[in-house]
Amino acid sequence: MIKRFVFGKAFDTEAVKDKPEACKEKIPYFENAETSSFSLEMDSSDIVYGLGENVRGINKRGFIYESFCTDQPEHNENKSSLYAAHNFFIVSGNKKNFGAFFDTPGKVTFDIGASSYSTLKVSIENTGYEIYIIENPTLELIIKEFRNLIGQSYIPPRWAFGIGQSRWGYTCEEDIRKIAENYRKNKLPLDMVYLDIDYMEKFKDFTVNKKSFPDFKNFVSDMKKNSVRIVPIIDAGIKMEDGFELYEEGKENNYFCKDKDGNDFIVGVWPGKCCLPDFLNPEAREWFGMKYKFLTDQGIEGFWNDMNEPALFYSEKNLEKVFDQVKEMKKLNIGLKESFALKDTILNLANNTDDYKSFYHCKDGKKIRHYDVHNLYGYNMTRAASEAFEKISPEKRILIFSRSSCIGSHRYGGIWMGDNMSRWQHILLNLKMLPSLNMCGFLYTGADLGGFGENTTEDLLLRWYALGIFMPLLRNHSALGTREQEPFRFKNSIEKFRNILNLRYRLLPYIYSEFMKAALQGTMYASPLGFIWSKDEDARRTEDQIMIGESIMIAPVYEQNATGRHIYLPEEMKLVKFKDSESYEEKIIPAGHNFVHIALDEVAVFIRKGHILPLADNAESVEKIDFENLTTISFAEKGARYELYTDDGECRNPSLRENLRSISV
Ligand code: MIG
Repeated sequence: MIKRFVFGKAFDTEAVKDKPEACKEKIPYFENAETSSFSLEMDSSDIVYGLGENVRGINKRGFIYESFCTDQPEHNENKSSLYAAHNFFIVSGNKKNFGAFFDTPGKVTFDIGASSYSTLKVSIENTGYEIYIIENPTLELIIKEFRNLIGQSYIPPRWAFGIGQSRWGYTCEEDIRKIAENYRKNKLPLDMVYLDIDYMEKFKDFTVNKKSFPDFKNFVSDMKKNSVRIVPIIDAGIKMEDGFELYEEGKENNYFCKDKDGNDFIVGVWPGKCCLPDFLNPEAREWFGMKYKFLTDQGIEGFWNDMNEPALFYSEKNLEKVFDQVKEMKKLNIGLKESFALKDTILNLANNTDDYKSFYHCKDGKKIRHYDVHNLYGYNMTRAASEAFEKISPEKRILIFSRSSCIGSHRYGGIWMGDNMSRWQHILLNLKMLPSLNMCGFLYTGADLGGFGENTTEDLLLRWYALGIFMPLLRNHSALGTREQEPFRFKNSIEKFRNILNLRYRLLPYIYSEFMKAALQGTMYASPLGFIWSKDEDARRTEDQIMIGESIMIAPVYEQNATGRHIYLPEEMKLVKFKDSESYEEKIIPAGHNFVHIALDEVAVFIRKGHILPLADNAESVEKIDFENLTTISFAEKGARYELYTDDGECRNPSLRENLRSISV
């Protein structure tokens, strides 16, 4: 059951389209002693699930999280906010079992037992907001009801479940052709190569650098003949440049965010001075969205949206202040205090709160301060693209995913987990993020495999893939200047990489089926064990194993040089170790605590009793997968049935019922 509580006059985030009648009674569970602050006492059995894209555990207890979308390249344990605002959590314990969604576009702080271990306190900065409380006997039903409330999750085309290769630093056609060639030559499957900012002309959106891509359309079509899609990046900031059509149009029509005096607000991002499209204005949204047509007309079928928190390197206004301050400092004898002050001034230039407070959106003729609706920016950039795609491509789904997001944007696109680093602990971080994101409606998601920042190693990449092949969005991506980390760079291990990447395509009928069922039914694609074994205390407290769909549990190795790991089984399961495409090892493992050996070149999955894992043959791309002739591995002495989902992989309104096919053993 869902109850909606309205406080003050809220800015409509449009996270919920069909709002239930507001409740007049007092909000349950929470004490609302101070204005815009809600607290509740947790008992020791309570687990707090949710909050989507954040650091730390599946159980969010013991830290203060903040919803304020931030360009945060350090995904460390001390970071309260990443790129998203996912204000939904579930409190689940012996005495309570409910979900809470705080629907507000501004900053929210979730103190989940940090200040006091037993107190959960939510503080909302805006004075108008809405809260939804969802009560149901099971976690699965809470999720279903919440997801039904916020609407169906985005579904990408099926080819987007293939493997993607990306790197900030591929600059020209030749670079990309070589990447694809190397994949094919080494018999590594591949479906996408990404273009980062380097493909544009001076980092200008909706341009292609003619020198490095002399015949872009032809290049895109050539690549597609080889079953490789090109997926370009689009940034939020638009370069201020006289004569640049996009800029001129935006300026002319008042499509940019304004300062307090009504002038276009100027910020620094990649291209230097930029203006920010006002994505809250429906006309500006439509205008920006239709610009993607420049690329779809050249055969592009997928995009990623970046820097849309929005990330600001500086504002023109603040930069001036810094120059003045520096000039003043020239007169001083700079000691400890002054040198720290100088450093702080420069560091505070980027993503500065004052800047977010000094520009405005315009909606229905009203001026809205950006800071108060900050978390809607990336959301509405994704929406701009997605709504335009329905017009540009009414029949076929287009791939779109974003860096910044907010509940609501899960209907319009996927997200990637942002700038992680080549660190072992980030495998685990990304594993934990996956189910938390699913709870909030984000299903098409994945991490930069191998790590974005810093230098990867062969073993780290292999172990990361062993998790990544289960993520809907599977992409190897790295930053400019870091070690090259395409699998074929590791000459001595190509076969190991080939086996693991092939396994993704063999699993794809299962992964696609489970994804589609989750999207169309509002359920979890990746679940914490506690969602299924909610009475089993060890299962509830397991933070490093998850269920992928109904049939399998995964438990990736995330420690360097480990030969295996501890695994908890809530019930007897069948361990299947995949090494190469011809053979696998299987073994029944008893319920309880076990140590399982998993070598660097193996992927282990655990099949649940009474379940089936369907498998396809190897294929070099998604298009070449034979979805008709599947083999199965099952753990079903008494027989079992699996509902396989197949469709044409591109239709816009897929129907669950019409596309299910039973497999029995
Ligand atoms: O400030 O476009 O998260 O994936 O490679 C960095 C360059 C801007 C951040 C994205 C990353 C991308 C990078 N971008």
